Amino acid sequence: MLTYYSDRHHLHHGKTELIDGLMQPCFEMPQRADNVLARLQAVQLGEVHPPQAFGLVPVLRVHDAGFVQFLSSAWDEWTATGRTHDALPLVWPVRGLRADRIPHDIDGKMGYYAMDAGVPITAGTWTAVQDSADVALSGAHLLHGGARGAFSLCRPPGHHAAAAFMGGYCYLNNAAIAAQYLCDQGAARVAILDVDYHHGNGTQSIFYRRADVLFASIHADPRVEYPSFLGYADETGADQGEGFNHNYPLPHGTGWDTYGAALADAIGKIAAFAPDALVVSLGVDTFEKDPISAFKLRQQDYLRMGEAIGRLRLPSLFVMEGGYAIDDIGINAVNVLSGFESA
Ligand code: SP5
Ligand code: ZN
Repeated sequence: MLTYYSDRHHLHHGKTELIDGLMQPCFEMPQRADNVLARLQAVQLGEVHPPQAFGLVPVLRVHDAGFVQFLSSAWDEWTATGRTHDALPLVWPVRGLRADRIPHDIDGKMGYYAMDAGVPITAGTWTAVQDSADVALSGAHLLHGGARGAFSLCRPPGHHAAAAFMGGYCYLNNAAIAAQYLCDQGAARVAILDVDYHHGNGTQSIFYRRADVLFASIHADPRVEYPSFLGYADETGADQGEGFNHNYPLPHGTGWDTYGAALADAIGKIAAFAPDALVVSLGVDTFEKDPISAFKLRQQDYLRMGEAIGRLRLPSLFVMEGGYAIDDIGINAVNVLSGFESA
């Protein structure tokens, strides 16, 4: 399987995020992608290519133009105030505050365009974010050309980013941009399977009213886990999209028995949808040793996951999302790809 990867992900390296009531070193760090790349090369999964540059047109098919403009200028606006450390949001337009007025100052804009305080903006963030989208688009383009599978080793990840906000280490929604690109290249239907530990709130919201893109997500129950405000089973789609959104919220402590059953059900829904292509939001933060998560999948379970996806016999694009157990992220992510290829 061919992998797309840009070493410019190193340009995005936030110092701290707000977690557990403390400003702690960012769990989403460059070493994550480096370790996945090293594992790909160790098992000789296939060639690794740099992405092609697609520009902003396919990004703007998914994201709000004002939001993209904000991302592109946020660092310059932040440093123009005299600050040289990472930008983080501070205040949000929650219930009762006005979300119909966009503040003019960068502190106000950060809150307006962010969902949480897990999205530091640094000097190199915008470059890394654009390359991450290009990595996803390059994989989608390969699928359009007839490949059975491709791996987009995206960093930063994307699935918490919605049309007009960033959040949860995500800035642009790489998987959504790839899925929309496949639609724009002529796919009648595209399915997205999100196996990251956290609900893919951004991806769900982008396609919630559409019947041509099915979204299925297996994740920790939002009653007890981030992102806390989306991902319930009764979110089934709206308008034309009713019936094309499937959430599988699972309890803390979930192991392969429970997980595998949910995966089989999601895969059945995808098969019945008969898409032209599948995009997999591949997070491996479901791992038993993940430092911020509470599922119990083991290394070998990721082989089973890949095999189950492979048995769908669909052209499949794997887009890297979360996974914070640095020592195992390479083994776990690549096990999914190896399982897929062996199916
Ligand atoms: C792409 C992705 O996986 N983003 C995840 C963002 C999660 N951010 C907040 C996590 C809060 C976890 N709280 C766990 C407390 C146990 N120490
Ligand atoms: Zn996650």
